[in-house]
Amino acid sequence: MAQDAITAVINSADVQGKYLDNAALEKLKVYFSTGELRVRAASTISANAATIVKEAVAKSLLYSDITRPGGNMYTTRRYAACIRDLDYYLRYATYALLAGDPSILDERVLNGLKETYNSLGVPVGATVQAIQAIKEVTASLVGSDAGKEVGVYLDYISSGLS
Ligand SMILES: CCC1=C(C)/C(=C/C2=NC(=C\c3[nH]c(/C=C4\NC(=O)[C@H](C)[C@H]4CC)c(C)c3CCC(=O)O)/C(CCC(=O)O)=C2C)NC1=O
Repeated sequence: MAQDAITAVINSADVQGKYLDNAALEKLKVYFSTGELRVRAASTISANAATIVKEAVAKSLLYSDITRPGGNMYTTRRYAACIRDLDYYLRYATYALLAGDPSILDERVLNGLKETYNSLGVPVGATVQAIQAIKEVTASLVGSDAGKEVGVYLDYISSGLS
């Protein structure tokens, strides 16, 4: 089950049959104190998601061999599949940002993804480059603090794919 920062510390305390210790309470304090930042960033991202993906693709993939005949993004169908995938990564990274926990990424995004990409010949290196470009474009929109936070989850997806 995907969890969030709160259920993560509660579950781990419950396993030990204990109240939350200071380290766990400290984690919650940080989570609550950054709550508004996370919600504001999520709102900006959702209002600009299509633009973020478009700019990231322009920065990382356009006019490369990938979009030319023989490349994995060549043909409208495959181009659209790629854009859709990037939109998934941004949307799920935004969920994880709100949750303060990456488990939703393991459960709903990364599970079986590498195998699917390998079997379809989708290039992982280029995908990671595009995700890194999403990270930069997003940070320039939401500011560096929130950008760093959402970057954690975009990096998590990148590592999970690599
Ligand atoms: C929410 C969770 C979720 C994810 C992550 C997901 C990914 C995903 N991407 C796919 C395909 C694909 N993914 C890409 C992506 C790319 N090709 C490139 O060269 C670029 C580097 C890159 C974009 C950055 C392409 C082109 C295909 C189609 C490949 C094909 O059918 O030949 C497929 C195969 C089925 C399909 O075409 O829809 C899946 C399952 N599906 C999901 O439900």
